[in-house]
Amino acid sequence: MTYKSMETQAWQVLDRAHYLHPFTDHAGLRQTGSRVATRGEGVYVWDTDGKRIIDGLSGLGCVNIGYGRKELVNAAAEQMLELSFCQSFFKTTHRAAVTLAEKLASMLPEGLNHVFFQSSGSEANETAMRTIRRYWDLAGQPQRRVVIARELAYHGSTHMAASLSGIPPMYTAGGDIPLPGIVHIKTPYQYRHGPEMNADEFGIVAAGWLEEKILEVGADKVAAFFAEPAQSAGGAICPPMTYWPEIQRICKKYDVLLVADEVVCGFGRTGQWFGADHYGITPDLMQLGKGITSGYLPLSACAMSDRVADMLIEKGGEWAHGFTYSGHPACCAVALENIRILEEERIVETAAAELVPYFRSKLETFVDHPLIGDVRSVGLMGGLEIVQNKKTRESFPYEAKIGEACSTEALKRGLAFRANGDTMSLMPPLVITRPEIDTMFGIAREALDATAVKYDVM
Ligand code: PXG
Repeated sequence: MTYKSMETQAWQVLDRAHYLHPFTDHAGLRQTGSRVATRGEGVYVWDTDGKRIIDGLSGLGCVNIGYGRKELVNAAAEQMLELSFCQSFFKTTHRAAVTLAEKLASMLPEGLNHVFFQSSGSEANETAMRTIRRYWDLAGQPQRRVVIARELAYHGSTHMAASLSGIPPMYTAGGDIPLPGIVHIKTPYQYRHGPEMNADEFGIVAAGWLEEKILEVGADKVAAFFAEPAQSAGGAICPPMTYWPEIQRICKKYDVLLVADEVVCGFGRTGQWFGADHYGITPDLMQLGKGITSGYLPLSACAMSDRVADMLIEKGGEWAHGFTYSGHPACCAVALENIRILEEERIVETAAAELVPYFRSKLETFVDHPLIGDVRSVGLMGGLEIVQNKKTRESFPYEAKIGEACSTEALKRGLAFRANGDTMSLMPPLVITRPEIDTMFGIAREALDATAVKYDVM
């Protein structure tokens, strides 16, 4: 049995009694108990047993500038002392939200000049969906109702966001979902859907699945294509560089709105500021979250192109949509300070030049590991897919829960190493150093080796 301090045990008792966690099997959790985190600094988090864990997940893909930056704390405190809350519903605005909206407009791809704020990625996607439907109503094409999303997508946990997601267990988690008007296509997951092709060729073929679906549904009925530039929760699925330009071409051809969920990709994850920059696309709508504040406070944004926003503004009248916390002053102030740090310390550019190639080369050393069938990455988002048989690509049975077992082995050794299905994901803070990358991959290898022994794969 692993060591647990009295303090850990006490917190675990209370945790079990009252706190329901997201995406958790609570009966299972009762057997093991939770890890009780206490503090974070840089790329490390500590727990009540005094254990230091290297955070290979940036929290949940959000802590891009690392833990413990006092500047963000001060920005929140100063804003709260000056103006702790401000609604934007009734002809009122405030400086932090306006400044942030203007800043984002200056950074985002061309034409995305308007932003709507909410608190979470799920809500940003709700706003995007309402916007899409509203746009086509106002454009005199109310029959354009169908939104095409992708398998293995993750867009959040509200009814609409879960419906957009391509993860079937979410549909039985409650509510009659997927909601009508959402269909899914295959994702550019080359290891599973086109390993015999070269990457460029596969990108075009995979984009073609969108065109096929548009024609099947009827081009005049399709409102939008809704997708993450690279899929994080689906298992680090990173499309070939030919995929997105071809998707953009198809969307233009059929006048289908292109919606990029950049909740994970935004703010440097791909090595560029936005996934759209990396893949060379100009979406009509773009959702941001997580890294916008590096996870210090909850904030998300739904950015809209002039084409879309002008329609809402000029033809729409009052738009009955919004949240109490739309443009919360402290969250906006923290986002501005986070962006200032990212810019002044050139964190995205430095990560791209100095860390991304190193991260990639370290990932590639796992190609020969007996458990690893596929290695994929973009920027500082990487995935190692565990398989039972490297030749046939056969996965382990679901019940074997091998990804989870590998996570547990990693955590024992001091690394947060998430299993997305059987793909082990790493997306460290963008401020990680090369020695810390070495530590991270050293533990990842030990965890995979231990898992191989446990599952008798040598
Ligand atoms: N879009 C994307 C692309 C996401 O990854 C959301 C929307 C929803 O955001 P909120 O703030 O409503 O949770 C997400 C969330 C994982 C993991 O394992 C990823 C998320 C959440 C939980 C786990 O990669 N992303």
